[in-house]
Parts: sequence; C-alpha cells; structure tokens
Amino acid sequence: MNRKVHCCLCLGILSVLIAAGLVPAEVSAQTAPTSASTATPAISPVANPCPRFAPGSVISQPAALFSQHGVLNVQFSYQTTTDFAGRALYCFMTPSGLENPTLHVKPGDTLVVTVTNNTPDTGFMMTLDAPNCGPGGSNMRMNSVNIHYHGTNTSPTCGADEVIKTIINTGQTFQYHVAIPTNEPPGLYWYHPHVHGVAEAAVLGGASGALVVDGIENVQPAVSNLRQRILVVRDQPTVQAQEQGLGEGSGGDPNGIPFQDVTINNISTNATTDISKNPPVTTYTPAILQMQPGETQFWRISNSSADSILDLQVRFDHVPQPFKVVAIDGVAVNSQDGTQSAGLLTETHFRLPPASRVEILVNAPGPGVKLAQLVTQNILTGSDGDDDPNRPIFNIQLARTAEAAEAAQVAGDDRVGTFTALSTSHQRFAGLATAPIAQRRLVFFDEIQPTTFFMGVQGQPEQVFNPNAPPAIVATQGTVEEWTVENRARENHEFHFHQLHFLAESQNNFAINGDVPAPGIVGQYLDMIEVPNWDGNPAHPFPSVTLRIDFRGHDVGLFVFHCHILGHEDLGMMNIIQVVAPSSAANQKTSSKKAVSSAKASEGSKPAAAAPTSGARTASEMDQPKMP
Ligand SMILES: [Cu+2]
Repeated sequence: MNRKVHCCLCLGILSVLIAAGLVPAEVSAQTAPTSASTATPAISPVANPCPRFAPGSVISQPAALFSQHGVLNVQFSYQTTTDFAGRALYCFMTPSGLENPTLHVKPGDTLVVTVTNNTPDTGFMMTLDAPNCGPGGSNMRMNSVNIHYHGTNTSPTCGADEVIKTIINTGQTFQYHVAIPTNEPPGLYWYHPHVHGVAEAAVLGGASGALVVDGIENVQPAVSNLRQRILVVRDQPTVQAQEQGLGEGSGGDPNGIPFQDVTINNISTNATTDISKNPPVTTYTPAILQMQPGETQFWRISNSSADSILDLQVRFDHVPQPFKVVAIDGVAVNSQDGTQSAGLLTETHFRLPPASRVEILVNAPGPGVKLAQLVTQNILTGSDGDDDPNRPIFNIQLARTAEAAEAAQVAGDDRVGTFTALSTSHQRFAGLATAPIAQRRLVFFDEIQPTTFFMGVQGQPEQVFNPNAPPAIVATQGTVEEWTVENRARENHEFHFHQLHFLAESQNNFAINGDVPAPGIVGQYLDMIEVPNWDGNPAHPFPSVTLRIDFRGHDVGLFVFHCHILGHEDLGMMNIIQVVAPSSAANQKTSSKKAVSSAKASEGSKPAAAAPTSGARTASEMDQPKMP
C-alpha cells in the first residue's frame, strides 16, 4: 500500500464508507442494549493498562489461564492508553491486572469470555442492519469492539465467533460462549478484535493474545515435556513514523525503512532510522530469549501483527539453522491422515503471513556460537507493497538454569505435558484430500490504489466490504469445495477463512511473477495463506493458490473470508459467505448457481489483454457497488 495512506487511515476508511453511502450526515440514536447482555455485570477498568517492556528486554512468557472442569471463564476489560511516543495502545486486561493472557482450553471445553468496552467513545461509524448482535445493536462506532477466536472451528453465531454484527460500545458488556469442538486440533490459535474499519488500529495497539488448545503432545509426542515458549509477534508504528511522519521504504527493499515496528511479547525491536545517511540506515534492538545449553525448546509463534509479513529464520553466526516444524495454524503437520508420528518437517525458514502460526523445535546454540538470532527476512511484497525488510527479532542467550527458570516467570505453562495417548480417531480434517468436490470457485484480491480494496468473487461486481450486504457465496454444509484464490494486485495479500481450515493444494504462477513459493505448506491444513503480488505484465497469469475448503463441520451461518493485512481488510478487502444446512440448500439453489456458473473452475484467469498496469478489472467488474 502507498505509504501516504497510513498516516490518515481512519480518514481513508471514513471516506470509503461515505463514498459507499454508509455514513449518514447525522449520528443515529443509541440502540438499546439487548436484554440478554444487561444482566452481565460490567468488568471494571484496571489501573495502568497495556504495559510494555523496554527494547532489549529478556522475553518472558505471557500470563496463562487454564480451563477447569470443561470451562474457562475469562473476564476482560478492553482498554486503551497512549505510550511515550503517542502511539495508541489497546489491550484486554483481567481484573487482577493480567494483560492479554494466554487462554488454555481442551477440545470439548467451553470458553466463556465476558468483556466490557472501557475505551472512550470516539464517534459514530455506521449503522448495521438487523439482525444485530451484542449490546451495541446497530450502532457501530469508531471504538466498538468484539472478539474473533482466530482459527478455531467454532460457531459463527451471535454469542460465539460472530464478527460481522457483534458490537460492544463504551461501557457495554457482552458475554461469549465459545464451544471448542471435541475434534479441534490441539495447537496454537489466537484472539483479537474484529470490528470492520477499526481492526487494524486495535491490533496495532496490541489487543491480542494466544489461545492454546492443549494436548498437542498426544498428536506429536516429540514435544512431550519440552519447555514451550509462547511467542507473540505484534507490530506498531515506528517511533519516527508516529512522531515525525517518517514514511516506509518501497515494497521489497531488503534494507528499507519498515512499514511497522515489530514487537515480540510486547518488547519492541525499536526500528530506528538514520535519515542523515543516503540511503537511510535502519538499526534494531533485538529482544533476548534465554535457552539452557543443550536444550531443545518448543517455540509456539503467532504472527499477531496487523500488517507485517514474516519470513522467520534461525541463524547461528549468520548461518541458517534447520528446525523442525510441528504444527501450522494450530494443526500438527501430517496429523490428519493417519501418519501422525511421522509428522515433522525440516525447514530452514518459514513464511508466516499476518495471523498465521507456526510451532517449531529449535536446538540451543553451542557454546562457540557468538551470535544466535531469530530474524525475519525481506519480503518481496511488490511495487505497491509495504516494506517488510530484513531485521532481527531476538538474540538467543545461553543462561544458567536458575536464571532461565526465573526469566520464565510463573506463567504455569512453561512446559508441555506428558504424552499419554496417540489419538488416531478424531482427526477433524481426515479425508479432505480425497473428498468429492461439490463446487469450484474463483475468488480474487484486487485494489484501486490507494484506498479501495476488494475481496472479489468471479462473475460478481467488485464491491468493498459492506456488513449489511447479502452473502456473496452460499455453500452447503457437509460438502467440500475447491477454491482458487488469485492476486490481481501489485502487492501481496493474505487469505483467511473464518470458522474452518483448508487444505493447501498448490501455489500457482509464482515464479513467472518473481514471487517465491512458501515452504512446507502444500498438503497441510491452514487458515491463512499468502498470495503474492502480480508483476503487472499482462502476459503473465495472476499468482494464485488452490485450496480445498472444508464445509463438513457442524457450523452453519454467515461468516467472512478476507485479507489479513488488516489495513487492507479495513479498506474493504473482505466478503461474506453463508453456509447452509443441506435441508435448506435447495432453497438457496438459485443464488448459489448464479455465482458458480460464472466462476471458471480451478484454472484461474489471465489478465485482460488491455488491462491497465495498475489492475485487471473489466468494464463490467468496475460497476458501482450495489447497496442493499
Ligand atoms: Cu491484503
């Protein structure tokens, strides 16, 4: 995205909403709270919210909460403050002062989250049509909040993992009851706010935490009893961007000024640019991660950043080190089709789109290693892309046992449990690779720089996201579909499907566009996948990925698929799908058929011959958005 967009993102969002006719001239009346939520006592704000560590600090484990007797009860006060540079911080605080704790549940548990929005009202955003959800009703405001339980295969209905219409405004309280399926893969998930238009600001501010479905040691015994590190990468504006308006480097510049400053467990890497140099030189302050000599640690890494794409590598004295991949996006690799115990991958780097997770086994450096680091490598984001340059995240420091134990804090989740049983009969996605395909569809990322972003569906007019619009796609519960997701823009985009995982089948047309396929993901079950940029050459087919989408779960209802660079999502790059039970699918046949008949199966498409270099829209696709 153009760097100039970000300094006035909220204005950009507002202008999109106004252009789309979604913001009336006057603020609408406050909607009365729903009766269900008024009975829930509010969670009081806590003092000194959203604390941050100094750059270069030793990484400690986030606080952890565990379910008991099948239920995890959590109380959150959603709060905001500003830091020393004037950056807006956001966080979920518990009454005892824990910030964004790691939530540990087991398959089959219920996660009960009571959240009160204790942030000040910052103005009206738009009116949501009925049916509404939450105490805010139709009144969507600039500081509304809700919570998405990212990656969980849970219900998209109101009171569970619903994000389109759930609104909690200043002083209001809402209670979630999220039923974790008995066959939810054990692994790393996360939670974050998901109100359209203000999601980027909330996540940049740090309002996110890890969600662990426990028991991965019983799917992958190699992790049994290892020390586990919950490592949450977030991002935020750099100090110089905040204080001086310093813009980012051009997309793909390996030594450029980063679009966002990366943090690890709330320790900033403190990107600092010397602009007196030509070209400017940016330096970083890595955090410190302690390991014991000879130790293998289980790193459970969540890219909880709003906008930053990561390509993680462990380096000892600048030499890339192989590591074992245990799980991706919460699902142990190779765990779903009967080969669990063989399920480790060996990689020397791993591409982590925003919102994706990877869980890896890393060996401590030997005593002779002078510099051991976790770095993120430069991302080729395209000519319209953000700059995600080469940079360190933390240095590994060998520590004596007592020191390391102290630094580990008393989070209670320092170690993985003991292997007890290999479960071979509850694989949620078993058989997905060979299931008959009910439908093939083509969806695509497209954009009009700098502020209009589309999650398009082939055969339908491009529209920026509108929460009041009907679903663009209707699918039938119990089926499997094959989707091709194309990128028609000249910057990378990151595909996320709510409520379900998909099987990554292939990464297509990457090399011809100068893009590099991501390692380790084909054949695995993901909820995030990156589709890199089209190079703009009309002779080159668009980059795409082909996915098997799994609608065989219990969940029916309305939910979303979108780009998880949240700046793009806020500017419209999201769309709605409805999954209907087979019994009601017949009633939906007409609308579904319309979408399918114009989709071109899995082959994807090529740029139109006369396509402008800034995109590939046809005249019909550029029709004005149709409002309901
Ligand atoms: Cu995007």
